[in-house]
Amino acid sequence: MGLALYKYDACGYCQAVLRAIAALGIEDEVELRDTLVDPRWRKELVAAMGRATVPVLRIEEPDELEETSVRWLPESKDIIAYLYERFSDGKQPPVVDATAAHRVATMAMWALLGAGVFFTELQAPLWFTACFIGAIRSFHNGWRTKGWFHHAIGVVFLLASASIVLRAYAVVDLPWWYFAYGLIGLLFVGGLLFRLRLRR
Ligand SMILES: N[C@@H](CCC(=O)N[C@@H](CS)C(=O)NCC(=O)O)C(=O)O
Repeated sequence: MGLALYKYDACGYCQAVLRAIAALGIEDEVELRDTLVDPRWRKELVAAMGRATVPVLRIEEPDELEETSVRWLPESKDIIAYLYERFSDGKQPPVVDATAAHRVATMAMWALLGAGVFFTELQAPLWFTACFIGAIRSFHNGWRTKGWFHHAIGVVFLLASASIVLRAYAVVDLPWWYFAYGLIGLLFVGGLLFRLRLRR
């Protein structure tokens, strides 16, 4: 009886399910169907669910009459719970909420950036810390979702934090706001490309 996971790589929720599959060692049990790589999977998913949201697990199982029936299971948390239930004797999946950590990091970043506007004498260390947190957050996101786009934002944040230090120690006066323009441009182009891919 087959299992198939409808997913795409840049989706963090899909990565959470893939991590559970790896942790359970059931890679051979679940066929991966990337909806961005093969439009056939996307069409099949929309036909079944009415929308293209991933991850969704397609479950083939015998019904009461021993005939094969198909069930579609959305929601990453429910998929992970199902896989643990079925392949790990009901043992519960570990609770790792990276999304909560990211929310805290984003709030800390904005708080530090804001504080730097008011406490001008501490601006350099405050903004450096904010950009550094931004870099770590983006690199972690890139690692989680295998997305080049997050890595690119991470590099911009890293360059911004370097420019703040170099400027503070009067090594070179790099106009740091160019990095901000770069970041906004990257966000815009990346967001546009991603939406176009989703619509294909
Ligand atoms: N609560 C859902 C969220 C799923 C979700 O937001 N998926 C995004 C990608 S990470 C998606 O498919 N968005 C495009 C769409 O809905 O068409 C889950 O945990 O599985």
